[in-house]
Amino acid sequence: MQQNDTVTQLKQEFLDSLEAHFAVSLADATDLQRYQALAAVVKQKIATKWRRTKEDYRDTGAKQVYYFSIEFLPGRYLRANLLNLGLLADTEQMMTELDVDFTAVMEAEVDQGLGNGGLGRLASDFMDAMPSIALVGNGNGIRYRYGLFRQAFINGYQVEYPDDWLKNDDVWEVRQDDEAQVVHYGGNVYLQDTPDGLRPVYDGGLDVLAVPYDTGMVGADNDVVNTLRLWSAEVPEGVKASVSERSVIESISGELYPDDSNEEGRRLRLRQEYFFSSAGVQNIIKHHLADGYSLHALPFQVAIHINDTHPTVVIPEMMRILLDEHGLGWEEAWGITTRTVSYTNHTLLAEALERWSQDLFAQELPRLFQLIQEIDRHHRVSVASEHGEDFAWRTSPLQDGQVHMARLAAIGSHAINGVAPLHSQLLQDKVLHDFYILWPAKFSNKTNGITHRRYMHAANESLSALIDTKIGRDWRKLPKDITKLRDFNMDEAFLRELAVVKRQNKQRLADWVSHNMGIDINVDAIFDVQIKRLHAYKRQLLHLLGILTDYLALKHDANAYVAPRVHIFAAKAAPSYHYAKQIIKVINEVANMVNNDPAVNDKMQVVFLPNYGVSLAELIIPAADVSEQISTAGKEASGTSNMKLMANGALQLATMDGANIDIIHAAGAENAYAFGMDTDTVYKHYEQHDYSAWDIYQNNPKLHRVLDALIDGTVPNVQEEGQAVFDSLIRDNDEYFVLGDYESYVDTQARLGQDYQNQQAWTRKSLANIAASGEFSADYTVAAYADEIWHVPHNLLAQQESK
Ligand code: NBX
Repeated sequence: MQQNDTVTQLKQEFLDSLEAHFAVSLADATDLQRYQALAAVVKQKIATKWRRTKEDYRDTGAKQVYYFSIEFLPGRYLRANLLNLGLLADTEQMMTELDVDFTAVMEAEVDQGLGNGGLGRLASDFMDAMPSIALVGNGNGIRYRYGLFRQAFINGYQVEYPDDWLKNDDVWEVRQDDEAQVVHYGGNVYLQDTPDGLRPVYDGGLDVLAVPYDTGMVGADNDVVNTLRLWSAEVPEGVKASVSERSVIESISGELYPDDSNEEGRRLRLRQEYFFSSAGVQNIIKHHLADGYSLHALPFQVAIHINDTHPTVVIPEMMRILLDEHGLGWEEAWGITTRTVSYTNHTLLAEALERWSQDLFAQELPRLFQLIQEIDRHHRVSVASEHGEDFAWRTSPLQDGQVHMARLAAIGSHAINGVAPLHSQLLQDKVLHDFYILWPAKFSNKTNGITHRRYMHAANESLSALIDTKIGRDWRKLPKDITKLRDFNMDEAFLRELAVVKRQNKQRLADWVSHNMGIDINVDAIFDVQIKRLHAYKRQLLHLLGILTDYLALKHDANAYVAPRVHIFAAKAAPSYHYAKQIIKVINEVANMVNNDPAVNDKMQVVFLPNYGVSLAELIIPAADVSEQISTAGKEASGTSNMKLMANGALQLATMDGANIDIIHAAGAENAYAFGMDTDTVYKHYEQHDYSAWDIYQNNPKLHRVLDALIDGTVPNVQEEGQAVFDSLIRDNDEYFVLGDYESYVDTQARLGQDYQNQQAWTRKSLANIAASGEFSADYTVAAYADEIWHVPHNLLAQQESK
């Protein structure tokens, strides 16, 4: 075999790097040292492209997109960077030649977990898609010292440990001291008459230095490397701070709030929101002016996108800079601001819509509060004449002593979008209906997408390679090309190969479970997967009731028909979300009971994998047969694990919610298992108050028995938690209609179990899902934002046409 030059060179660079950084030979190096040495080599390869990209953006005066997000959830970078650089296969070969366990090396990288769930991971998928379609886009966020907590189970209970992700330093980031910005909090503000008009005078308060750390976002198979800029809070140079002052300042980027769908309304959180918003906007305007542009050119040079409402303070912050620092008039400043900013909403849950107490807001950000009062006044005046006082009041940012962030975002931006068709429709019809009346043209849908590079090419190399053998490699650049796979759905040899790949991936996961949890799971069984944050509306409970149903059926009759399943859960619960933690305990105890009962073991097992995160997802998703997407219809904005799982050949067991609808439509209804109430039915129940969990409990003996199992000792060790679950379903009338969808769920599960017995037919359905997954690539999503909201170029279409 001809010696591959790239491999030879990589090997030399890797060994040199090991010696240069650690003064060790390969044989003596630890996995961590090997990882860091290899990452340093990769970083060097990124650096040249990164510098050139930055110079190119500056020289061409390209319009820049800034994606402001309080969370980014990149996971590990090494494998994804190697893939995008086109060096993954060569690196694998090098490691084989060196007899190094490459997986162990990659696993030495700590996941960067600076996000909770879907919202943060979406931001990171976009960071991968943007450079890959040659879009000039950067991320702007917070460099939390501690990311999302590390989860462990003790006695079935979730316990949280700090995520000290920086303990070995972060190889990828570059600190940029000369780009630091001062962010000001608190104190008093007076308006003073000056020859230039009213100007604020600040008295007291706190100055915080925002220091950026930049990481290169590597485009796939091109020379583009964009920037993710995360800000860290420090004491400004020359300021004498006491120990306690220092800790107040550093706490601003100290840790990520571990709450995903519930507004905390805490002071520190507001400080965090202002911190990266202000630092980001100041920095953008500074560069804009330094490059010689006028402030009026800002909307033509810059698009600022706010990922949910957490960065909404960019709107009053831009007004502050334009008015106070540059002396613009209100109308011109407002025009510039609104034409620059656009907003994505990610939630329909009322309790997740951000609101701040006006008192707290005014204490922390007094000048911004004044400006919001002014925005509020302008808004009322402009809408009251046509729509009446009541309407003006309902849509005002300031109401009932609170600052309503979604209203401020809707008023202060030129575009508002939801993340799946149903979600966008519900925003228009319900949650933001008044704003839709005011400005219908602002509204649009941008269905979420995923990066197939990380979730297929890297996480499921054998599937990707198998696909290549059938349709070539175009689909890797143009994901919709994967529909060509449909031509092979009668190719029995191919279906068998697909099944073999799935089985290997299941075995890989089974090995992990065996090694880490000491449970040997049956790889011939259906891997039935539910992986996402633990939340009542996502209804892990419905899945659990299904498990108990099978369990009781088997205990009653050992020959009862139950298709063998391994139920796989992974989920973190917000530490303050008591009920979610109780559900975790119950699932863990049911798992214990089932896994230790030889009478049912050949038919069912339940595993709850601890510490769900990006890397664990990459291991679970390729192994899944069934993807449980079972939220109450009308509650899940989109979902994105649904897309990752379909792309890896899992069949959806799903309610008609969020993007499930679109996935089922794309794959074909016959290739998915839809069940349950639709949104209209759900809304009708809420409006008519005609849902009775008690009646369902009384009238369904099977369900009755299952629910009783939670409180009569059948499930051991859950006295308190079983009762809590029971009470929430029965006494509190089951807010998320778990019982209402129960019958439909278990029937559908039974049908699915039957279907699985025909392996070939099943694999054909799996193929249909893989072949339909292309449209859910984030490349298309980001291209749609670029075309319709940001108005910046990209080369996705060019790639499509030139093929
Ligand atoms: O955003 C999620 C939605 O629940 C998903 O349906 C959707 O697919 C995803 C991406 O659009 N929302 C989400 O993850 N929210 C948060 O993580 C969150 C974090 C902090 C916070 C509120 C929500 N204060």
